[in-house]
Amino acid sequence: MKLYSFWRSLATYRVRIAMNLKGLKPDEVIDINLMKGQQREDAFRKVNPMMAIPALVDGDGPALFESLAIIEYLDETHPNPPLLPKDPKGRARVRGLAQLVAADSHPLIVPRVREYLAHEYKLDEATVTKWAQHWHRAALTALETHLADKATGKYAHGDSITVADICLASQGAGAGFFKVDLAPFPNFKRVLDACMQNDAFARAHPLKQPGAPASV
Ligand SMILES: N[C@@H](CCC(=O)N[C@@H](CS)C(=O)NCC(=O)O)C(=O)O
Repeated sequence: MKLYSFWRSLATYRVRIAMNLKGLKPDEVIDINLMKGQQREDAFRKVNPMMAIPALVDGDGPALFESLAIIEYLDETHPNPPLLPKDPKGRARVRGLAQLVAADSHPLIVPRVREYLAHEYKLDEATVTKWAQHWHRAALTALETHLADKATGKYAHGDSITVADICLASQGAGAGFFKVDLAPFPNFKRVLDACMQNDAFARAHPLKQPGAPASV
């Protein structure tokens, strides 16, 4: 397996957690430096026309793209441990929590959006950071309410790790990058802390990747 990755990428963090949980290790990790704009170079555009990571090539391909699609592929090809509950309503809740992060919140704070705000609308760095913090807090507020539900256990859905926890972990890392205080979100923080006790999550953290700074 070949994983296109960058230390800071929250979407790639999600895939790394899933791979760790399933005991999978990429044979090759290809660094796409988002800070240097390598995602827009021709070579990578051929891999993922959206110019975003992660992308995963399993065997002779094709390249898989979108973190949630990649994680479900890994779950289908390596079913243990399962990352979705068995019952349809549980699966819908877990997918909903995951998409709240990966489809509603994260796309608003990725480099291409922040760069567009800065270049096209001439917003300064502090204002762009305020934008990112706003959308972080909007997602965290919704997650906090969801996590107060009795369906939540040690983890986001019951006592087993699911793809919802993987997405929560990426939201938590993003909150750290953008200096969003998690104190107003105690349910979120409790589940995040439970996840981070797990080595599969801890090892996959952006700041543990080659090339990452000691802190941001
Ligand atoms: N919805 C996608 C998001 C992919 C994405 O936007 N990745 C970011 C890094 S976390 C990226 O490569 N951004 C490049 C850019 O914004 O220019 C997923 O979950 O895989």
